[in-house]
Amino acid sequence: MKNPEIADIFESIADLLEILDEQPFRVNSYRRAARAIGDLSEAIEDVAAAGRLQEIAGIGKSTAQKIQEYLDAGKVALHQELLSKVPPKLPELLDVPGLGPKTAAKLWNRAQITSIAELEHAIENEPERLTAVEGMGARKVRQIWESLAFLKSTGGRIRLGEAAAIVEALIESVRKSKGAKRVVAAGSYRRGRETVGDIDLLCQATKAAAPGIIERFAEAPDVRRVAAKGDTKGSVVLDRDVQADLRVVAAGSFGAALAYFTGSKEHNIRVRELAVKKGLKLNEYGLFQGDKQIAGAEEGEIYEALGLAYVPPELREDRGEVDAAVEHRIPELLELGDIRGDLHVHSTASDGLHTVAEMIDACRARGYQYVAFCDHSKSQIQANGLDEHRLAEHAAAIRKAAGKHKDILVLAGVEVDIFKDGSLDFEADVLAELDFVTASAHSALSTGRDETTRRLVRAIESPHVRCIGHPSGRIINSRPGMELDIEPVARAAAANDVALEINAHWMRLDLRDTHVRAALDAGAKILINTDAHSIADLDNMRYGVITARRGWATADHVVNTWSPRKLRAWLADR
Ligand code: DGT
Ligand code: CA
Ligand code: CA
Ligand code: ZN
Repeated sequence: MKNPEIADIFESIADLLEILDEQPFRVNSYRRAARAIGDLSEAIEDVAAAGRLQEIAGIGKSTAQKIQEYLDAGKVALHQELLSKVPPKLPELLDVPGLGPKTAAKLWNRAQITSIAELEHAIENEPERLTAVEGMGARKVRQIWESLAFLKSTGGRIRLGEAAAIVEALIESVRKSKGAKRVVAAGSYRRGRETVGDIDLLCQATKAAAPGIIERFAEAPDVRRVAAKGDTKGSVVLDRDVQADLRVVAAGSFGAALAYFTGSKEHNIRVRELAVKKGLKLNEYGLFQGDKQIAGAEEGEIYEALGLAYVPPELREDRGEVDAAVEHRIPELLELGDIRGDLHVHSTASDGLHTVAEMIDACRARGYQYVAFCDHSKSQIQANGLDEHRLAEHAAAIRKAAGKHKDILVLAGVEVDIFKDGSLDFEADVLAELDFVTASAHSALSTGRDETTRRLVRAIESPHVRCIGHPSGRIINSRPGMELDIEPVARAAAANDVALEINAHWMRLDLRDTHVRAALDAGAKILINTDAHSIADLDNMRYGVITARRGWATADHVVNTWSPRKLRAWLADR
């Protein structure tokens, strides 16, 4: 599937056009195309082969031609031409979180900075070269410096949704090998961590079949090089330097190996200590009493033999789950199937790719019983936010569309911006007209802890707000967002009966797992929403659910597991 690489090229074309100060509409058309391709669930090469490129919302004649050009020639002439117009290392400046094309252009044109190394050197040794540039105060320079540090700290870990695409393709390819029985992912991926260092796969097969399976793994599509290859173990390096390990394990040890390689290491150590206390030995081959194996084919039988409740992978972080398992008080965690709707989706009214009608159909197709449209408010100019007049028209259009469906409750909502001081982008009387109000911060995200708390608490206490969207505003591996003091925010949410969102997009996962747990401890409710800007985005729900599970959430904690009747009663009760 060439979707990610083509999306990257279009994103890069948009960046380069912007650096070269080209027309905004050209820039935007490439950004739109990049997003459309990134969101596509089919392989773009298949869509091209079927001659359907221009049927994709966001792809026009010229972008369709460039997609074809890439599929034919492996590059796009416009992209090459634009690259030749800027210094070779200039684009890497855009990897610095918060440093966009406009700033990159300024750094280049006004301060002759053309690479990250030059930028670092200048900040350390001659900051006045930067502060002399118009619009580059000491504050901005300090922010860039902090971002550079943040960039180094991501340490090459990829985000859960990026790992998922790789894991699924690898599993599918290993499954086709002769003699492969169960093929599953272990490691941090299985635990649902927000970022993944390397990918750990396990395959159940006989010893005789193992070498052939490893051989085939080494030749999987997208493998760039083979780092190691043995009879039962292989390591490969994929694009973006992601490493994946495959281990082939016999049936009798599969559960023990799965438990061992799922980790976390800290969880494993705690469980092994319990085994030792019982006079048993636990390793990746099984649970042993002397030389006799007493469990190991299935993960569950190991926990059982140790007298423990089963611990779902998402809880295996040594955050109290082993004690809870000893006392048989592991909660019954929320599952994806419990989710009955999505209360934060966008439409073409602001910056979504699909219309209200298309999004409703997509939600119905997913079996949802309700959906809330929360398009952006007016201060989000770059996201085509709605002013009071357009909002009223939009709400009327949503209600008209809602009238056509008896089997799905369609809510007219808004995602109203929270300003720096905690006030909102719309007056209370405007919000009062809507069925549902989510409030989110999108700008001024580098406020300190106390200011952030005051800001969010004020938004929580405003009339009509029922949810705080992506509470910290972080973008994983890209921008840290607001420093969140979760306890006071969660207490205010609980007191005002406002839900805190887990934004299910794998770039956000905000609230994060530890914040979810703190929020639940404070008695706050959770909403898991995708913030979908396209139909494909709706499928990110699973990452939100996994994050909720990592926060020990049960279905009762999560508003969008409720029946439409209960949801309606909750909405009416403010
Ligand atoms: P990652 O890859 O950094 O996102 O995190 P993990 O948890 O996937 O860690 P990784 O890939 O180094 O190892 C996979 C699992 O193997 C890990 O979660 C637990 C297990 N493991 C690795 N090394 C050790 C060890 O020294 N002792 C124990 N008990 N388990 C280990
Ligand atoms: Ca790993
Ligand atoms: Ca590993
Ligand atoms: Zn949104």
